[in-house]
Amino acid sequence: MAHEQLASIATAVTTGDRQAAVAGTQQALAAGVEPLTIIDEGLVPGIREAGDKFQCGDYFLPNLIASARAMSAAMLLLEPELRSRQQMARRLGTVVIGTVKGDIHEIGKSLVATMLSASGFEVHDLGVDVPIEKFIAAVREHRANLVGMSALLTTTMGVQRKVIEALRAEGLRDGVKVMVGGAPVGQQWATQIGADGYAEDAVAAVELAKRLVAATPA
Ligand code: HCB
Repeated sequence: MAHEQLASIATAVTTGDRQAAVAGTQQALAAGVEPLTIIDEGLVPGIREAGDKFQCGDYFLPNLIASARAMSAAMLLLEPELRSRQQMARRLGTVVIGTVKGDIHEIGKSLVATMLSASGFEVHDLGVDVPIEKFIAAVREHRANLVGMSALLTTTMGVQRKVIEALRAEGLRDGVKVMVGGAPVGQQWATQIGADGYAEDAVAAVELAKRLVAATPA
């Protein structure tokens, strides 16, 4: 039953059917399916399928936008559920997170931000298309322990390196850990640009953030 529900949520996202994505998500929650399962086994496969169709020319940009809207509408229902399940009293650290300049992909970055905040981090989400200087100013202003950067395009992943270089030039790099993510990014890239780590999804990002912040000098 849950499997069928998740499959129909995936189809709703792929076909850009916002109402069906929201209704399916509501029904799955009511049936006791965990929010993360709905994301990992319903919404994410659905949006990936849309991306694959776009890549091979079956879908055009408006289709991709409709799919993203359907996923975002379902995510609005899930965010409070994620928070209420993982509320922690202790503050683990302060994170500044954003999608780098030139890149407007928001869904994955926002999911990571929600999960970090639900896990006890103070999160400052700078949004999308974030200029390098804005990352630097936010690290300073919030005395962040960790910077999270998202890049979904091969043309924007290089900005992650530039932010790290700017942190170094501003004398901030020793006091802050850097975590990167996004579809074209991997551990090899993280090592190459001098980031402290790469996370492939939001659950891995929370684990990595905890490890990195625990290793930050006091
Ligand atoms: Co977009 N797009 N897109 N897109 N898009 C991709 C990324 C392609 C791979 C699709 C494809 O061709 N197969 C492709 C990039 C190719 C490339 O560079 N190699 C692409 C393209 C080309 C484009 C445009 C250039 C299309 C055009 O205009 N011709 C354009 C770029 C606009 C711009 O940014 N300047 C564009 C636009 C769009 C939208 C607006 C239609 C829409 C975004 C809407 C929004 O976010 N509000 C969109 C979408 C939805 C996608 C796909 C289909 C899904 C992305 C997504 O939301 N995934 C994507 C295909 C794909 O990724 N397979 C496609 C779901 C989330 C949950 O996963 O990987 O983002 P995630 O995040 C994970 C993970 O990476 C990690 O945790 C997250 C949660 O689990 N993570 C972090 C992410 N950030 C992290 C940061 C950390 O510190 C730690 C972990």
